[in-house]
Amino acid sequence: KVIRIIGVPIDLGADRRGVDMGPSAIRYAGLNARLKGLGWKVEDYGNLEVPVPETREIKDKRLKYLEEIVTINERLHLIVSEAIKEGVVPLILGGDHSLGIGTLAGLALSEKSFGLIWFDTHGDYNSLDTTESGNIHGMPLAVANGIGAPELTSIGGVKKKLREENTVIIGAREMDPQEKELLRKSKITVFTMRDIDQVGMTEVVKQGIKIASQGTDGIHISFDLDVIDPEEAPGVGTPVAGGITYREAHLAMELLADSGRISSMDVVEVNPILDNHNKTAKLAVGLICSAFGEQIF
Ligand code: DIR
Ligand code: MN
Ligand code: MN
Ligand code: MN
Repeated sequence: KVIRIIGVPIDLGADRRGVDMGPSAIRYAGLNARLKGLGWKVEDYGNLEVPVPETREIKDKRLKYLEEIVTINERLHLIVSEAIKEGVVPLILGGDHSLGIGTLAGLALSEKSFGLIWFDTHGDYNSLDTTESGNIHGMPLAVANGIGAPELTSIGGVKKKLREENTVIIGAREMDPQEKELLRKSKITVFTMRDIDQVGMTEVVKQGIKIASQGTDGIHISFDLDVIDPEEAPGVGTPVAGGITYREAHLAMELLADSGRISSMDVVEVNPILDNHNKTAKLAVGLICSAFGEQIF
């Protein structure tokens, strides 16, 4: 029962500066001690070294900071695959969601197969042709599915890192028009906010677990804090109204914990600059703990 915490203080994949402080804010909110209290052995790997944007220049506006993001994800994917091979649970703290490229490449490199549940307001399914921002944090799910700049899709060797039929997005409410079309062509299951409103979080997560479990050895959770309503989680890079509630988010993590299938987790896009007294990082810690076994009673 070992969790290995890996901080990735990257904000090169997003326009909004501040998510580089996410790992620090989450640790400051008491993550390590609380996980230990749940009986986990916690190995904190510290943070990967990430260049400061001011020391770099944007070479291609459609793929901002490509080189730097490739370098970081090359390193991250080795660390993640090593953890899985050792039977340790990697917990990656962001940083913007471009780190999902490295995590998923690392999972693909380990000889196990994973289902994926992606909690996000966004599809993160932009390609070179569909991106309107050129921000790589809007691309990781597509990259993991083999779509995008070859420099990114080639990280970790195999091009396709995920199984579409075992991949689920939960909480979607904002996608770029062409991104939506691209995503519709895949076999990825998308549960939007409407689905959650209509059938409830319990049903959505139960279906999600079923889809992500079929024929896989475990489930990876990629949790973008912007999936939560900005009332509860104001400290995120790109807040969008109409998100899931504090309780729905906890319920989702508790149901996932009950499934016994969580094998790794990313927690991304916490932005302390826009936050209210570290509220969003504290919420992130609560959600991580729920995912790893904390119960109310
Ligand atoms: C937008 C925003 N779809 C983009 N994506 C965000 O830049 O590609 N993802 N914020 O978290
Ligand atoms: Mn995201
Ligand atoms: Mn998002
Ligand atoms: Mn984002």
